[in-house]
Amino acid sequence: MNVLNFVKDQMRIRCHDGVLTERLVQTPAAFGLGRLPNSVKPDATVNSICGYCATGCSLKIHLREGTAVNLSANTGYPVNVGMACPKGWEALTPLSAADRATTPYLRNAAGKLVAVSWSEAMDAFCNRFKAIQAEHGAESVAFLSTGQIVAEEMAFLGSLAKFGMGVVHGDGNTRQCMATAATAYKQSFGYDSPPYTYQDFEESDVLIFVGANPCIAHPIMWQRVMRNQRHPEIIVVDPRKTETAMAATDYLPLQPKSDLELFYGLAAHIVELGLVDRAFVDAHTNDYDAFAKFLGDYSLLTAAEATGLPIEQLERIALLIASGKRVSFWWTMGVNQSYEGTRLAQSMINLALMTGNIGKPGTGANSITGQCNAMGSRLFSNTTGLLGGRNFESESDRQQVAEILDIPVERIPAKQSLSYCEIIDAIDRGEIKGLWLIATNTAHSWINQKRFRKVREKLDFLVVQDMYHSTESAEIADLVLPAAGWGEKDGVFINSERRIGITRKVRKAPGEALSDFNILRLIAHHWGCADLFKKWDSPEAVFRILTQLSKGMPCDISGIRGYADLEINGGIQWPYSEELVARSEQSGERIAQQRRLFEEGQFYHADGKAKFFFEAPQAMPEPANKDYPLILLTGRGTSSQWHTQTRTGKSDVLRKLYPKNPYVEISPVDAGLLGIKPNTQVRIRSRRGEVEATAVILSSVQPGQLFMPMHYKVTNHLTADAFDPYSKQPSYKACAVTLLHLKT
Ligand SMILES: Nc1nc2c(c(=O)[nH]1)N[C@H]1C(S)=C(S)[C@@H](COP(=O)(O)OP(=O)(O)OC[C@H]3O[C@@H](n4cnc5c(=O)[nH]c(N)nc54)[C@H](O)[C@@H]3O)O[C@H]1N2
Ligand SMILES: Nc1nc2c(c(=O)[nH]1)N[C@H]1C(S)=C(S)[C@@H](COP(=O)(O)OP(=O)(O)OC[C@H]3O[C@@H](n4cnc5c(=O)[nH]c(N)nc54)[C@H](O)[C@@H]3O)O[C@H]1N2
Ligand code: SF4
Ligand SMILES: [Mo]
Repeated sequence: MNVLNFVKDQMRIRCHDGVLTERLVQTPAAFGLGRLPNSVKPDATVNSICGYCATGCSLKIHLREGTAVNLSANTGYPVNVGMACPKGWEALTPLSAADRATTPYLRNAAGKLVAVSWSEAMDAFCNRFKAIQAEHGAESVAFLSTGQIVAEEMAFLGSLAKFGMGVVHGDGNTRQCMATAATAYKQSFGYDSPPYTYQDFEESDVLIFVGANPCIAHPIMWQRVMRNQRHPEIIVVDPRKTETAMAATDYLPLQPKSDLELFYGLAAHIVELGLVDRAFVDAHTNDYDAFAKFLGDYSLLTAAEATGLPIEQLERIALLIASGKRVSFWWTMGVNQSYEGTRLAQSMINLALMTGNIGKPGTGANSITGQCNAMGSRLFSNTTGLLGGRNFESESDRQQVAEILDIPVERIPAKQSLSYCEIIDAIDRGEIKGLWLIATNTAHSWINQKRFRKVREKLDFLVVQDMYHSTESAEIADLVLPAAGWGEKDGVFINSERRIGITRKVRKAPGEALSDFNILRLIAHHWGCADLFKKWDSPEAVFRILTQLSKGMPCDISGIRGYADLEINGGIQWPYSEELVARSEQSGERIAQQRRLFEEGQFYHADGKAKFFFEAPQAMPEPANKDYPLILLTGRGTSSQWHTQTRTGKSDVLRKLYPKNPYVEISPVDAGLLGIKPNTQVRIRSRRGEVEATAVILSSVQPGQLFMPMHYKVTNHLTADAFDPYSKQPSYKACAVTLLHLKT
């Protein structure tokens, strides 16, 4: 079958002459792209989960003549109860941007990206990758995926690449984001299992936010905190006095990367005071005694010295944690993006365990996820873990997956994938020659861009599959595959509290752009492995396969029978097994809409117990020195900017809400010493590069530190590629820099 006929066939479109003509290409409706799900009426309102952050707000999308014209926040959804942030309100706008990729582009002999047909694109994709594999081995082609496409597409991508194309190495941008939390949970609890439900924001007495700025990064979660009627203590641990810190009842402006010393000092003090919940520890954990012994080297004094915080403040916090009230820990990138992030996350897990603050309302050691489907990628992307939270190296896990998918077990690699940074290293060594990026903008977001740009030169073929042809990654690609975006396809996202929600097609993708799902089907067909994926013929069919893959795993969602269940229930948190549903149907008792894990004190290790992990704090990889006297922190700038700005940069409304040009925040003390005036241009230099930005003088930044948002491409020209040894997550948050001459 020729490719275009295949597209027609897959899209079930009718065409008189059997060949997809130019005329039809110019009529996207003929591509099937204009079709909305059968259930959607032309003038209707459709509920759909937002495609930006992991809060997972439900938006009501209003359609006229079958296309989305406006949206409002869903008042009936348990996550956002009628609220949305600026990105959500403006979610439809980036779909109409002028730089949408509406056709594939292939780099020609003259080095220019030129528009080509899908047929030519598929030839190039398959011929080039197959040739690379033939010459350098199957492992010489890799992919980097995302936390921002629907779970059905993630699973399809990981399965097509690994089971269909013989690819062994594939990782996701979630490595930059959630790998630390996932590793910490796996080690401590026996499975990657954030335990909380958002109701915990409202039911906690003491909320401790560590390296998290929810006012900016998760504004609707923060609204849930604001609904808390228990007059909670809100403690913020961040070197920078963020918007969240300003709203706290107590703020701990610690020195960057001194968090581990802080939490060990607090834990040591709680032990010393005899305030450990021994009953909980003895019944539900292992290795506490070794941890208590380790804590012998720590105290409030060591914590005060390392963090620069007053001992009285630390004493108060230690007492609050041990007080027996409902205490919850919430962390995000200030923890995960660290060279010792895994142990740091576990230092909070340890505190929750030793004070029995887990499995009860308003408690928990809670990692907040970042992207709309970060949790989906952790379970179903088939990248560094086998589908459903399994292990590639386990023969029985491979056997199970082969049986469920009805594929030969030999198709499943028996080897663990390299992680993102190891894939980059393997390209550098000349072992990986072909790379496929899907819904991630590596050429902006990856750490140390100077190195990445050099490494890219060693690739023989780079494919970028994106909504826009103008991203930093698309610009340096050999082949660009035009993808439909959020709102242009169906599927599910899993939010931060493990809630599976449905996102809907409410617009047609422009031109010849196809959903990632259909791009994958096209590739499977052209590669010659479509037979393996016969049953994967619609997002909902794949969703049902995912429910089968989850069966018997901690993330069991075998009780969800289809998309309709998700719609009716206001999303569904995992676990949701067939057994749970059967019990509820028998008893007539509804399954609660807010469910947390570990209520019975049973964890996922074989003996049902959680485990204490600890390790002595390490020195910062790149401390300040005479030549580079300042520590550069990076992170989110405003609630209106999303990552590399490919989407939020397209909205006039959002653009009014943040500075156009890169800026650096500097303390009034350093600005005074260096003679820097507000809003003047400065140069910032690290060992990797030198960039220009506007100086913004703010007392929220401590002397000796700078802050730059990640949304401007200059930022990662400065960052240093250090990684956590367990999670391999990049330590984006701190590197040494100097400020250079001012332009007049
Ligand atoms: N508006 C908006 N919202 C977003 C995103 C976005 O791009 N824009 N991205 C989403 C994604 S994918 C993610 S992962 C989340 C990220 O959400 P957050 O992690 O909340 O955001 P960041 O600003 O990256 O980092 C949080 C804080 O860590 C602090 N920090 C730096 N170093 C340290 C340290 O050593 N110790 C401590 N305790 N803190 C430190 C920084 O000063 C910063 O304030 O946001 C999600 N939401
Ligand atoms: N210095 C510094 N760097 C950081 C961070 C930091 O705090 N500091 N944070 C890190 C973190 S936590 C994260 S999560 C990463 C994010 O880094 P990236 O994932 O690289 O950032 P995005 O801009 O979200 O890139 C997503 C890309 O997918 C495209 N896209 C959107 N929807 C679709 C779709 O449905 N299909 C396809 N095919 N494409 C689509 C978008 O146009 C965009 O180009 O950045 C990391 N980088
Ligand atoms: S908080 Fe997150 S999920 Fe909610 S509207 Fe904003 S970006 Fe979307
Ligand atoms: Mo992230």
